[in-house]
Amino acid sequence: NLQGWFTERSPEWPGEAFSLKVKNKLLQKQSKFQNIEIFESTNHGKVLVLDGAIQFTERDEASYQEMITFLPLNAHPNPRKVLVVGGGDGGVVRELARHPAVEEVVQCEIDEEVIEACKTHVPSMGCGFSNPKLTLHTGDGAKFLEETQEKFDIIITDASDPVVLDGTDEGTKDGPAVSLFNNEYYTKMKNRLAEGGILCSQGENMWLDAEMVVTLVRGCRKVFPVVEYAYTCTPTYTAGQIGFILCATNPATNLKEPVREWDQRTAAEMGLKYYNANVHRAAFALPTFMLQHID
Ligand code: AAT
Repeated sequence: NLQGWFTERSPEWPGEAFSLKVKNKLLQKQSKFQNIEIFESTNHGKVLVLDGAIQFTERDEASYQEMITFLPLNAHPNPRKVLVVGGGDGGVVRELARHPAVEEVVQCEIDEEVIEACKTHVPSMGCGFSNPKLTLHTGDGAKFLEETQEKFDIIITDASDPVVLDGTDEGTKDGPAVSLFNNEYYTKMKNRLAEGGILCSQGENMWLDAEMVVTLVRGCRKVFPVVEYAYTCTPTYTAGQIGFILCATNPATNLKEPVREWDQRTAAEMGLKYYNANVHRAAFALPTFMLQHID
């Protein structure tokens, strides 16, 4: 009996479902772009759900937020200026405030109602928006990249998944994030990267959609000289893990080897829970079936 539980189900992951026990519903509304839901769970803290898909739980969000942020930043010798696309919960901009090299952060999130909801209901994430280095825009990230004249050392795309509309594998993709999962978007990012620039994008899940991952990686290889796929373990994301696509403009960049390391005391002082140099290196070690797909 799953009454009193939230269940994540989607044609994108047929034949499986994931449930969390609800303690208290905090918000449910339809924005211009998507359905927004926040609840407090019994064991995983607060949870944000967009169009039925879990975006974070407070219990394990560090495994995603720290990795999508520190993998690209620590592969770059001097990541001063950073663009975040998406990330409306505030988690990535919160992480960026911890990094000593970052001087300026620009963010473009499509849905201001996600930002407001997280600021109001989840201060542990929404606190990110009080980062004094942040300039916040609302709008489609792909469009922002076409229009801005600025260049960035790092571009992080913390996007939700494109939503599959019908029950078939070939189902049409839709939802606000569709503009962020294609080769044109990667070319737009390349045009806005400064010399030596690096990007890192939410890269879907190798168990659920290896084909999509491989298609994106192959597309990136046409645009960038260095492309890698990494992943992290986030128990409350579908299938328990999530990937990242990292690309570098400089052929000499080794994304797999951090250019700076923090000892345990420094990491604790910085408030890090998940990321460290060995986790950075390990994130790029891919299982055999993925290597066979990707190479
Ligand atoms: N920090 C982890 C949470 C997310 S949220 C992803 C954000 O991307 C949402 O706030 C959504 O509104 C925003 N977004 C979607 N499309 C666009 C767009 N075109 N331009 C700008 N922002 C956009 C990521 C969770 C990953 C889930 C994995 N299953």
